[in-house]
Amino acid sequence: MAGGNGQAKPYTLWGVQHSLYAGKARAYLIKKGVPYREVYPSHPDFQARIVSAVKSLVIPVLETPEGAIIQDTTDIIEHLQTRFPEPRMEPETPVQHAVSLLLDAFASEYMLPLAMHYRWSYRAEQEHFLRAEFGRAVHRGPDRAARLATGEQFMAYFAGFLPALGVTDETIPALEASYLELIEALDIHFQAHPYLLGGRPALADFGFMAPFFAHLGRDPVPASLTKKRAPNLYRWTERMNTAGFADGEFTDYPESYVADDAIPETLEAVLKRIFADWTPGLIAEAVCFNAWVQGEPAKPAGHLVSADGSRKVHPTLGGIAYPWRGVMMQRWSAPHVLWLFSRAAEAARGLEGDARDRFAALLARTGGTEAMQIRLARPMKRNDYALVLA
Ligand SMILES: N[C@@H](CCC(=O)N[C@@H](CS)C(=O)NCC(=O)O)C(=O)O
Repeated sequence: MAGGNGQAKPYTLWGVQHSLYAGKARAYLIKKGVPYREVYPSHPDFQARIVSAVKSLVIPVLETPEGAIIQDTTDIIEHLQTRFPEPRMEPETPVQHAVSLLLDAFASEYMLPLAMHYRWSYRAEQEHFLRAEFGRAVHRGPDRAARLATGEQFMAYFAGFLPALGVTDETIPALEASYLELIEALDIHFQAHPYLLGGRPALADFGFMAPFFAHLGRDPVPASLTKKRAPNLYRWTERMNTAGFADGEFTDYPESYVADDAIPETLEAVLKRIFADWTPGLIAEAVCFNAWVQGEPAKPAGHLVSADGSRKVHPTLGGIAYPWRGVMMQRWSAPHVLWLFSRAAEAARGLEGDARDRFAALLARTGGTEAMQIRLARPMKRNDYALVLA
């Protein structure tokens, strides 16, 4: 659609810099080269038009030049992928595609407690920054004191998520140890490769931008840790927010995925860490979901995936508990992870011939066989801005 000046009307990304999921959508828009403008939810249109359309107070939301309103980063990316097929930003080769979807699910959902931990457990050390950020999300205008005060109520809401995410005094040492191991493996990878699967970003990279940009790469406490321990990972967050694929550091690296559908050795080391830490919780999620689906009353297609029937940005089916890295992890289930995981599992189950063998061998080497055997009793999908049974 053309605007009054003859220029194409841009997309609007309703988001903020300190939002986990906005970081994923924004990087996608930048790398695709899609003309867009970002608007903070402090703009009066957000309450007036966007919240009522989406039926929740949630960001990011993408508004298309034609007026369509899209929420959930997966739906946003799917829309942009279809609308702008080039440049392609997902491998067409089967094993890399399955791995990319898997990494997207891991980073977009599993990493949320870690990102929230480093933001809120260290709140006192970064209070002023967080107040400014949450304040600017909702308050327009130059009154500094008023804006800092406005951020407070939202901070209390988000900080209150920690126990539900399994972040407690008992689990924090194990969570932090797991984080350091993961970023060490990623740091080694990003010294050898500009993106997770080679010379161009994939869905995996956009999934990783969710936790690693706004929280772990930008909040003062975790950004400092990430920079000190994993500077190549930090540098990748900068690369992901820069237009184009080329990077001055990797001038001889082809702007394509690694040849022959191969998975880089350094990414195998990352996958080992991922499967080791993710599998227990993923199995517990699937057991909880399957029990809920198969329990009474029977649930028709379109039924909200939500224990109490309410519509939530992060729906839950109740509490889960499982041993994890020497502690008992107790948290609320988060079925959204299963929706994303099942996309990867479906791609993996569709592999044939040589690709199937190569993927099975990769799983055997990286400890992923058990996780990839998870089966859900019913598929899920997004409908009317919510997660429902298909
Ligand atoms: N699955 C959604 C999650 C979006 C999301 O959690 N957004 C956060 C900000 S980063 C939010 O608005 N949360 C509001 C809430 O949890 O009530 C997506 O991928 O877009």
